[in-house]
Amino acid sequence: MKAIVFSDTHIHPFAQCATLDENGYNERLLDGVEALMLVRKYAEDNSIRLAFFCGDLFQHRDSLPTEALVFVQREIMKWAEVGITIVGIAGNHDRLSRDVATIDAAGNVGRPLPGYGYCEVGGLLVYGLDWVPGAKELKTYLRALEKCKDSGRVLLLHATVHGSLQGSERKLIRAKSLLKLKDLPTDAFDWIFVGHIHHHQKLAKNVIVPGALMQHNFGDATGVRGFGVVDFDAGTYEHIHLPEIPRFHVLPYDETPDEYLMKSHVRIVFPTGYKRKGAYDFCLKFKDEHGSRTVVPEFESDANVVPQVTEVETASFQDTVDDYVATEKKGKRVARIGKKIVAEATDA
Ligand SMILES: [Mn+2]
Repeated sequence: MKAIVFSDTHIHPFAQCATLDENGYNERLLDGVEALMLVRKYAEDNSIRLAFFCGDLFQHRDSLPTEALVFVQREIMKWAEVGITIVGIAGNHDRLSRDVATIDAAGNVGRPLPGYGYCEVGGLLVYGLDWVPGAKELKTYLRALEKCKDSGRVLLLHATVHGSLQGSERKLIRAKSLLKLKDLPTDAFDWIFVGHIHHHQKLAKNVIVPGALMQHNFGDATGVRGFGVVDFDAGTYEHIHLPEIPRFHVLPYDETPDEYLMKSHVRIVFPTGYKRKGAYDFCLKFKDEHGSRTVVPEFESDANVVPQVTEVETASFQDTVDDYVATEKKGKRVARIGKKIVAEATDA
C-alpha cells in the first residue's frame, strides 16, 4: 500500500508577487489550490487512496480569507469524491486556539483527534499531534508513545527537530519548541512524518520531513519543494516535486537565466549605483522576454546599507548654553534660537 505525504501548503491570497487572473482572483491563491489539485491527480493516476497531511494548510490562523476557504473546501471535496482519505493535523498556522483549528473548516480531513490521539485507516494506526507551542508537552506525549509497539503505525507531527535545515520559517522558530531526534519514538513507529520545516529532508531511516508543497517566497528560492509517496510494503519514501507551480528565483542582472525558472517570480539584483529607471526598464523587458509571472528589482545597496550610528555625548542644558556662549564669544555664526538662548543666559 502507498500513501501521499504532504505539508505546509500555506494556501493564501498572498500580496507579495500577486497577479490577478481573468476573473480577478489572486493567482498566488490559485497556485496553492492548483498544487493541491496536482497532488490529487497524482494520487488518482497511481491509485493511491490515502494521504497524510502534516499541518499548515492555511496561512493566517486568526483571519482565514473567505476565498482561500472556499477554494480549498471545493478541492478537498474532490479528494473525497474520488475516494482519497486525508488524515491531517493542525500546524501553528492552522491553530486558532487550543480547541479550534481552521483546518477543520476545510472539510473531509480526518483528524486523529482535535488535539492528539489516533485513528485507524487502511489497516494502519495513525497517531497525530497538533502543533503545541512548547516542546515539553510534545515530549511527554512522545514518551508515552514509545511504549506501544503495535505494527503498522504512523506518527504525524508539526514541530522543529533540532539540526534540520530550515527555510524562510527559521526566523519564527523559538528555541523552546525544538525537539531532538532522540525525543522521537523512532523504534515504535514504522514512519514518522514531521511538518513545519519547509525543506524536504530525511532525518532518520523512518523520519521524514516532507517539506512545503511549494515555494512561498524569495527566501525559498533555492529549496526543492513537493510531496512524498510512502510505500509501506517496500519500506521506501520518494519525493516528488511539482514543476508546474511557479517558483521564486533570485538572479544577478548580468546572469543568463534558466528558462525553466524564468516562468516564475524573479527578483533581479542590480549592483550599487545602477540607475533606478534603467533597472525598472530592464525588469519590464525581462518579464516580456521570458514570460515571467512577476519581476522585481533589488538594489545591492538596499540590502547592504549598514546604518551609521555616531556616538554623541549627552550634554546638560547648561553645557549647551555654555557652548553657545563660547561660540558667540569666538564670533562664530549662531542660529537664531541659539542667539535667544545666549541672550537669556548672558542677560544681554
Ligand atoms: Mn508551521
